[in-house]
Amino acid sequence: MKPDTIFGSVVRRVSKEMMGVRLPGRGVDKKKKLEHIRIKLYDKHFAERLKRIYQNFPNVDELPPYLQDLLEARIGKDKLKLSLGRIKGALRALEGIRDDILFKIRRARSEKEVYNLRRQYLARAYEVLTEIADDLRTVSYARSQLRRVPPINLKLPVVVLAGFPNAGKSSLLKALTGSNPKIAPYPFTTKRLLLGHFSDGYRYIQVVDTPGILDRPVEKMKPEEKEAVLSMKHLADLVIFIFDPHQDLEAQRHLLNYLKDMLQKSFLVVVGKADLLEDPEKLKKELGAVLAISPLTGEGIEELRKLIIKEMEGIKW
Ligand SMILES: Nc1nc2c(ncn2[C@@H]2O[C@H](COP(=O)(O)OP(=O)(O)O)[C@@H](O)[C@H]2O)c(=O)[nH]1
Ligand SMILES: [Mg+2]
Repeated sequence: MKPDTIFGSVVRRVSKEMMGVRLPGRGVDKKKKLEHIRIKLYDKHFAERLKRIYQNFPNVDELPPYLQDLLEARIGKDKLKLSLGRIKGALRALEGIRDDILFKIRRARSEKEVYNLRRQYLARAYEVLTEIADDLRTVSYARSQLRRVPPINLKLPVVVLAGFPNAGKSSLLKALTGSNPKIAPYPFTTKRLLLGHFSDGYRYIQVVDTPGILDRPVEKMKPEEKEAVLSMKHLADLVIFIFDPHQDLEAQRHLLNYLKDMLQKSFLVVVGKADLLEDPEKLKKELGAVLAISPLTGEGIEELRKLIIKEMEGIKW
């Protein structure tokens, strides 16, 4: 929210509320009482707006590591905390101004003096708000980043799919979890995640496809893409790497090793498109894969589900 917006809406709101205020008496004493009420109303509404901004913001250090990393990458946790602190500080500054002006109003001798004190209050309040303009922007940006977080339940297992483009990741997601993956924003990039889940009856496993993230030759990654890969450290409990038998195997091995290094997670390596292979077993051995599967025909998918569940037993249950 912009300072001008806060300021304008508070001023309008107070004008409206003051229209309903009727006081007996006349002259400077009545004016003093009226302006006393008005300043208190200004202060109340400024405080409400600012409190809403920082009190509604979650405690940065208590967020899940994944979200802390997101805030660190996008804004900087320290910068964010500083901004939250400054908004709080602005609230105290406004209280100080309120008390100073109310004190002066009590001692004022003319209606004009009282009127000028009101203007003084508004000018100083406006200044306080403009001083935290950047902080308001920072906090509202942070909030918008947190809102973009995909609906992944971090308490339940998360399996992430990796492998070259066209290896069959999206097909595998569908084969494992059914036909309609949910599309969610990937908070570290402009890219999107595909989410699905399956269950063995009583345990629930989330499967995530990350188009454009875990499918790239390392050398071609931009820094923010590396960051996106790293963010998988907090998200993934298990990575399934799927080899495409018809693409450069050496380059795929290279990507696999890179991801293993980077993520330090359990991996299940599979060979995909088994329906197109004469001797899937041979390639499976050659690549050190645990299964040869075909997301298209369904071959090996049930076995893969079982392996995933077995892997999870050591990790999350
Ligand atoms: N024959 C065959 N084709 C497959 C298999 N899995 C995926 N494909 C095809 O490979 C292409 C790329 O698959 P996709 O799932 O989009 O790969 P992604 O880029 O890794 O998500 C599509 O044309 C799929 O139909 C498979 O098991 N067998
Ligand atoms: Mg895909």
